[in-house]
Amino acid sequence: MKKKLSRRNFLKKSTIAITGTAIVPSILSSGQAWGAKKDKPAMFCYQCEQTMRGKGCTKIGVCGKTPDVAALQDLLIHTLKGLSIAAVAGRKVNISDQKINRFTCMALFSTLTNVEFDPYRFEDLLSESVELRDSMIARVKSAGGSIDSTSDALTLKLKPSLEGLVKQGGSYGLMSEPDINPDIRSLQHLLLFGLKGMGAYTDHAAEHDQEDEGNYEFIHRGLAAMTDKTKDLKSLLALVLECGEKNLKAMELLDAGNTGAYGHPVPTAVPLGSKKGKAILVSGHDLIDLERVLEASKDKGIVVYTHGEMLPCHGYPVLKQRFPHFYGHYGTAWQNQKKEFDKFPGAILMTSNCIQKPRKSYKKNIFTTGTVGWPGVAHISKSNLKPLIDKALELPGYTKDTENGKVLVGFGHKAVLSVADKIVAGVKDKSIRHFFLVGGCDGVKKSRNYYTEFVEKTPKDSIVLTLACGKFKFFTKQLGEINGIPRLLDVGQCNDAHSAVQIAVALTKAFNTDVNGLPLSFIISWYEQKAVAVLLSLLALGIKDIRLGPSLPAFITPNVLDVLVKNYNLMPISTPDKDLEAILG
Ligand code: FSO
Ligand code: SF4
Repeated sequence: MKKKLSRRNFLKKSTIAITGTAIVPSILSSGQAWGAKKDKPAMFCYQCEQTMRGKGCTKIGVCGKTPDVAALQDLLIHTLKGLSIAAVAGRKVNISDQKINRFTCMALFSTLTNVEFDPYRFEDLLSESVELRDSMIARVKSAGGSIDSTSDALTLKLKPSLEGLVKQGGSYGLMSEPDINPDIRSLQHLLLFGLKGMGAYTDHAAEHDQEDEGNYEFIHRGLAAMTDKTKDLKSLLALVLECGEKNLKAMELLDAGNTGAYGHPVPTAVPLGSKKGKAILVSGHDLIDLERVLEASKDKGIVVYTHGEMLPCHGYPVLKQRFPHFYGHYGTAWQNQKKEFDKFPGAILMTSNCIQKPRKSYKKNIFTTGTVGWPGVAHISKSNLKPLIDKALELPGYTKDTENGKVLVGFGHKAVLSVADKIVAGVKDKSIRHFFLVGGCDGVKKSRNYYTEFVEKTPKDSIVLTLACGKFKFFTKQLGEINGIPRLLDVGQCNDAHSAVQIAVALTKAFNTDVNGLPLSFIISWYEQKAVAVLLSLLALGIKDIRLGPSLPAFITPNVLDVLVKNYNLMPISTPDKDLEAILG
């Protein structure tokens, strides 16, 4: 597709871009766009846990994704498969292109649940995807290589308008091959969603220049494999498990990036109240963006608060030492942001998922950066946060100090293993009976209260490790201590599943057993595709008896589930009482 000056490209020239509806009241100006038209391609998405009726979103996403954006995302995934086929061929003639590697991950990330809702953004990503594909094809040919695929992902030409792209995307939906074996499709989708999650972590790690050619090679091989009709159940299952294994490396790289830049997390009490002064709230997962905000806001009378998955950032000692105005935490998990942002008296930055449709009351106060976007919300460059700072200075901020208690964070693997001797002694003298990893995502469904109740009911001689936004179901609970060790240990964000694995590995050495021989149970809550990648990582490590909830993924067929049950004894959560009884006997 010929490069043109799309509206988003044009806006990128300034530091602030009002995306979607704010400037152009176009045919894409509402959730109705094409949605009401007869010739509109059918939407189908079932990639996250809150999918409509546990089956699939078909008219509009429960998350707010419009049919247009769904079609554009489907088309983007299809072009990424073409780009991946070309990248696989490139590696055979010793060409691996960093721009293509990074682009693939960033583009995958943009299709995750609650990340990018702006159709114009996908227009740009589509153009770039096809340009990169064609340039790689040309390089492979001039290096004497060949590409042995007949997939139309390799030759597809993009329609010249956004409306045309949406219609084109209708041919590449998740269910666009009706005759495919449902179990093959299920494994393809499990692989795709795992790759999306891995792509997101890889994108975050790449910001720290933490990259691994083997991981990029796998992402391209995995995406290309979805166009290969010769792939059977066995080879797809192998790719699914390889995705889990490679995702561990992706999380390890991100951990190395974060701890290399900001030090290993240390136990830190985080205030949940407020401090008098202008205020900025940072949400999402990107620590570098948080550092940028802290740098840009220092010495301006602005106090910086974290929201959602940013809470564990208070444990990173370098951030705390360098920025005295990095104060506390505000709010809970992503699904409560509308009412929480509504009451925040300052400017808000979303650095990644999970954004929700903003209320009018704070739409002018919220900004997006990087991969995340919402039509009508100002999208700012990572390198120029002035609009955010100006907005914070313009808004009232907090007029007084308030106390609201504190929560403890900072129990990454270094911190937990620094008390490994106490933990081992506690297990040996039976003052610690069991460890529970209660981690994963939060969400809207009432059935997620299982996790609150589960943690409340864990016996006093057990320790609860937690990570990701699911912790907001119980993060303020006072569970007490065992031998001076808090019973509730916040390991970090979802990607810090890597840290939890390090803790488990160290315990296996101390007790001379494998991970399934430890007094450790995994009680996982999933929501979006990063959680899928983390789950695959746990399976790739051979971890058995994982309890998964609040519901099982809609994209797993009974036969695929059967394989996971037989090999890993993966099981759904039941009730806290029954599950605790089954675990503890
Ligand atoms: Fe939560 Fe959202 Fe971190 Fe996810 S904020 S749900 S698994 O994006 O990534 O835990
Ligand atoms: Fe539905 Fe989830 Fe897809 Fe959004 S991401 S359209 S809620 S399945």
